[in-house]
Amino acid sequence: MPHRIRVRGSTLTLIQGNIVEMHADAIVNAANEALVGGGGVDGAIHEAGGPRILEECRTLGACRPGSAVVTTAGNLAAQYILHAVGPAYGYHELPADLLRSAYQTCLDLAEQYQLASIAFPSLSTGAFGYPLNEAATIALRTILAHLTHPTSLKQVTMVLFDRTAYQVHVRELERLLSRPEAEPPNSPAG
Ligand code: AR6
Repeated sequence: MPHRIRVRGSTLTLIQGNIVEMHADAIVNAANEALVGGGGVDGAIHEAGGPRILEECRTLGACRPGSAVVTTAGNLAAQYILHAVGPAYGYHELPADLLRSAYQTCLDLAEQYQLASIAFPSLSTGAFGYPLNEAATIALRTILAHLTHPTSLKQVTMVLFDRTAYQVHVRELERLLSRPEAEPPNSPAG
């Protein structure tokens, strides 16, 4: 059962599932710096989306951690893939800043392209080893803070692959909403 909340004019949905099955204007890929494909979300997106996506990635070259680049979506039911590179935990310095920045870059690209819907996986929590609870806090805080400002996004979905990841995100979202005094780190002061 999806977990849904309204944030101003937008809906934030948490759902357990496979991101390649999502219908959204943009699907976010958990990519690597070299944009060469890999396992996990990256493998699933390239397998289901077809070779066009990797061909476009090759023309883009690389993407630094904490950022994201755009390609079309091949055979997937989306207009765009946003290839976001999260930090490799224990390898990159300031992993929390890089993870927040990876989500924020995708949200900023969504505004730039005037997208109405976007689907995120839980960046960095697979092969890149980011602890799930901490990653969930950063992802949800960044999305919630973004949705408190004017946005083209009507629907933001976080697609969690397994039951545990889904439950952690539901619990973390409820915790953040019950503590409105806890300002997200990227919200304006005052
Ligand atoms: N749909 C939704 N979530 C998924 C799916 C899927 N199909 N498959 C895995 N997950 P990961 P990372 C979850 O490893 O940690 C790749 O090789 C998974 O359970 O995909 O950012 C890239 O090429 C986990 O919670 O991404 C990079 O080299 C989360 O998605 C590197 O791994 C992210 O797991 C990126 O590592």
